Amino acid sequence: MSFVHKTQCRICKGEDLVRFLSLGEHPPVDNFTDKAHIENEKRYPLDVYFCRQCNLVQLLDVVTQEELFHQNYAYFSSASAPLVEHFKSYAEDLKKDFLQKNDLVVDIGSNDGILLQFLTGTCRVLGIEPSANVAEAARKKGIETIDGFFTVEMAKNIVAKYGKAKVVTANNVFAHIDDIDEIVSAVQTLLTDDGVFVSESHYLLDLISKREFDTVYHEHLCYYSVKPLMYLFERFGMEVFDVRRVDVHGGSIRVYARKKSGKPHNPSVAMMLQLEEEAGLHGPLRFSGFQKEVDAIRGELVSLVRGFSKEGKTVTAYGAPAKGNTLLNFCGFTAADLKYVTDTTPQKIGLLTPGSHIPVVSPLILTTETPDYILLLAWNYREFILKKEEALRERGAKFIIPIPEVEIV
Ligand code: DWN
Repeated sequence: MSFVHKTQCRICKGEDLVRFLSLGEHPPVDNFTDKAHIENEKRYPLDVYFCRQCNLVQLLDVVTQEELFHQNYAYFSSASAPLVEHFKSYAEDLKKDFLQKNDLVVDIGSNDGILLQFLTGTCRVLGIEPSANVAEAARKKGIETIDGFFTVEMAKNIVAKYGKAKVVTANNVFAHIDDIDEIVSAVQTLLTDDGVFVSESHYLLDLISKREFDTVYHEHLCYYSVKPLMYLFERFGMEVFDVRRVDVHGGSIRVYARKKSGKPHNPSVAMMLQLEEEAGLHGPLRFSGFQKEVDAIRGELVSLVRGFSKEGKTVTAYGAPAKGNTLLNFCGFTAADLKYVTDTTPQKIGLLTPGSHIPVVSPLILTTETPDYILLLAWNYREFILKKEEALRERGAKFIIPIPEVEIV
């Protein structure tokens, strides 16, 4: 178990990097644990940097991908119903925009086949997933899935066996990879000449404007905006030709890239660049006050949660997302503060949250128990969850929403 501290920007290799956020030392957020393994839990620095040359926001402390995306990875995308809906409509977009019958679609980091399952009827699909347990879940849905991390070598083998891909997707993956050059080269190897690479990642503008500091964790090495991505693809003779904002994971961007074609770009590219310029994302100043904003959220949450506990109220948490573990550890919460956290992911139930060691239990407990306050860690599904838990709220439970500002509903 280890990490390496880099000194160069991941995209432009520049060394003019400004640290603007420090969250302390954290364990990998998807490494749910149990009593037998707590003592050998590792923590690593969680600091965020801005590159003055290409403006990429990124982590420089890199935990090995084998430690993060291991054989018992706890994140199954399909555990969140709203996310299944999102990928269903994403698949419709791909079919409408690019795909013909029998085209090959390859999804890098395909998780449990949440996107590909909606394309099997139209196209040939192939998943690539390094976590064996998650890949198995995809195969159970009939999605052919290759174990392992995507490389140029793997791309060549895929081309030899299946031919070239019309569409390659990378959803909440393209921001997770340290050697991005390897991935872009591998995508180029895999794509047909008129093929399209579509990546969807959490969007820096949403992170900063809505103070979504908890989306910072070691799996997320990059926090993309359009400008550095254009710089990256340009280096490989590719072009960003369309960008769409999508309402998942607190706000994301879906970026479309292709081999240079001479064809016009969608006006969305220039519009998003302008938006970022106006929001100050292309300079260090906008980031200079972020630590203070994040520290203030922590202060509010800690005094709220511990104040309720002092009054003898029961406080629990809802959803055990990866980001929830950044928030819990940054606030220093433990089971003394939050009695348990409920989660719909079977593989998380019965384990303890990494670092804070709070028991993860089935949501069924909420049919018999009514906590006084419930910290909504899965705040990105706020509307869906508040609606789903109407009966619980009528019984008197109040939800504490931490992001974008602390509120009780
Ligand atoms: O990059 C990544 C992001 C994009 O997705 C991955 N590394 C891991 C994952 O991050 P996350 O765990 O923050 O994702 P979610 O989808 O926000 O996680 C939601 C969690 O909440 C899941 O564990 C499921 C759970 N949940 C629940 O208990 N009740 C979700 C819903 C909708 C619910 O009603």
